[in-house]
Amino acid sequence: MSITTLGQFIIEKQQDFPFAKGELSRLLRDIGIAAKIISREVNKAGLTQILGEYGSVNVQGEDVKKLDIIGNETFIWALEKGGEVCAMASEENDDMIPLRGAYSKNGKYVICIDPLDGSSNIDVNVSIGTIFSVYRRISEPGSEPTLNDVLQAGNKLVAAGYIVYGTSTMLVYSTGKGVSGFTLDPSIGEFCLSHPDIVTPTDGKVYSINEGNAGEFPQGITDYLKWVKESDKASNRPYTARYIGSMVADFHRNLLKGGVFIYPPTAKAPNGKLRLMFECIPMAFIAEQAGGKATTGTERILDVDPSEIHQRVPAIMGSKNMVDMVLEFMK
Ligand code: AHM
Ligand code: MG
Repeated sequence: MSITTLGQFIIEKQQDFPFAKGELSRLLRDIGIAAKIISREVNKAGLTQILGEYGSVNVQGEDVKKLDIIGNETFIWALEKGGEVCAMASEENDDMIPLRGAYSKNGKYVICIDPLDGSSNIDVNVSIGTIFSVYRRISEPGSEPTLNDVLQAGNKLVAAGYIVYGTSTMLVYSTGKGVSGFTLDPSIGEFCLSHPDIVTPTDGKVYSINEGNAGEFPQGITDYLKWVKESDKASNRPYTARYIGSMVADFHRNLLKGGVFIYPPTAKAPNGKLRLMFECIPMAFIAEQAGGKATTGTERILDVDPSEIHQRVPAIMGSKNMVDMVLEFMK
């Protein structure tokens, strides 16, 4: 048989880090377990009519929890059980959460997660995702974790990735040595290596932006959007617009096919909508590891020094030449 499961792959790759003691490998395994549980819950989401509406009490008298809460709790559970992580920051919680598993205090890592991104798509059976990033803690293992442990720039990342709950569930991650993609085979309950060494095309035809906000975009973005619609064979224009409204799904499509994802500043949201720690840094890491590019428009996303957990930044990421062209227009 020629399949490689996520677990097998992680163990094989541990040799890339000769001094590692296997903690990161175990942490990645725990993320894989959380991903499978969340995937199972996401697949049941369409049955809410039958199983009970979210936020309500179902026929068995149990509370039906919202999927994003389930995602958050599943990660806390998996990471507390694993013990490699001392603290977690989540889009779902205002403050950092120190983990309280038996071994958590000694955990060498911290994690930032958006447990269920694309919330507007949850109730309508459209692709959603989970985004995660892993840092080495700064405080001494054994001590109480501090905010500085999670507030680290993207250039300090140890690993990052996402899970997309689409036609299949896929887990894509990087530990800084390229990008690997795994597809969940529900019949054996395992993520199987399906996309080894993902390299994103340098160019593409797809642009992904919420053009409903066009009236509020900076001039450079407005000019770029006019340019993408012009006809020019040599530069493959007009481009194609694709926007699901789930960053993970939009990003994933562009990663594989080539494209640019843009969430610019708007008059209402001068820093854009997307969160630096939970959405922009991990996706920027994957983009760069796959040979693409990610910027706020003025700065490489991975070099932004975070000042607070829920900080927002504008984001332009994807195929390198396409991102460069957006930057050209923004000058
Ligand atoms: P969420 O964290 O509340 O789900 O919001 C993040 C999502 C992204 O997945 C997506 O790219 C973006 O919001 C879409 O926003 P908009 O509807 O403004 O285009
Ligand atoms: Mg989100």
